[in-house]
Amino acid sequence: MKVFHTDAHVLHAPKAELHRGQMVSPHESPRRMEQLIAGMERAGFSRDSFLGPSAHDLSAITAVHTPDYIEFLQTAWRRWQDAGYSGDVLPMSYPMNPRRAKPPIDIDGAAGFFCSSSDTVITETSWTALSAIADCALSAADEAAKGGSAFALVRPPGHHAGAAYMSGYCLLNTPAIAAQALRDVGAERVAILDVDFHHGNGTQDIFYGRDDVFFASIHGHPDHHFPYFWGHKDETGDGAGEGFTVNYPLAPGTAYDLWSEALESAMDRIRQFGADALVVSLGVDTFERDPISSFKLTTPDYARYGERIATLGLPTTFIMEGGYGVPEIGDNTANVLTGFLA
Ligand code: Q9C
Ligand code: ZN
Repeated sequence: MKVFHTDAHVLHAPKAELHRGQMVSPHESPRRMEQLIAGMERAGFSRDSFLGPSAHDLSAITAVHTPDYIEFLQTAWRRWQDAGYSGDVLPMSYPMNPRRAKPPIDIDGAAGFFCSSSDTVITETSWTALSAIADCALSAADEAAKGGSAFALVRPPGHHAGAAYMSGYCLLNTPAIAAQALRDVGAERVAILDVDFHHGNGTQDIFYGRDDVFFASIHGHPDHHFPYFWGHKDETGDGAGEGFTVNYPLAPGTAYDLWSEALESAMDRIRQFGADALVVSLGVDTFERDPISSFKLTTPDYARYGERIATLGLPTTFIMEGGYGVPEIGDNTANVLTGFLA
């Protein structure tokens, strides 16, 4: 399986994360990628075999995100400096009725207009990193368009970002960009399977009204976990998209027995949908020792479910999402791929 990766991820390195009332060192950091790569190497996916992405047009990104939001990502850090602020662009003020709100001129206000949670920041060089990771996701999707499967080993993650907002460490919705690219080169129906611990609210939001991209997410119940307001069972799509979203909110403490039942159900729905390509939002923060999550999956479980996903028999684009703090994130990620390839 081709693995697409870019060293440019280091250009998005938040200085700190506002977490539970404290500034802490970021859970989502370049160090994570070193842990991911080390685990991949232990499993025989050598770093030397990783491929750099090929450059894609910005239109592949604006097919999912609004031009205003992209311009915000590209210019926010400069505007923050020009306003005399320091540190990373850290949004704090949010419109409670975003549809009726207008973006203000002040960058502190504008940042809140394009964001939904203060765990996500923009640095001087974030855009360069983001553009390169979008290219990785698109390069992996190119492989799937040819009938193969590939993995975009990237950070920061993507599934919380919406068409016009960043959220939950995510700034560009890489799985949505990949899914839309697959549609645009001819896949009639694309399914997105989101196995990150957190609900993929951004991805859901982007495709909520559509019947050509199916979205399934298995996650910690929003009563207890970020993104808190989304991912309930009764969120099933809207208008033409009704019935094309399915959510499996699961209780804190869920282990593989119950988690895998949700996976089987999600896979049944993807089969019924008749997908001709699959995008997997591959977060491994379902791990028993993840510092910000509460599921109880173990390292061997990841290979088990990788093998199950392969039974769908679809060209598959895996995109790295969450998974934090412990060296096992690398082993768990590699295990999904190894199981898939078995
Ligand atoms: N105090 C992913 O795994 N934490 N994102 C916010 C609020 C957000 C995780 C906590 C965690 C987001 C892709
Ligand atoms: Zn997550």
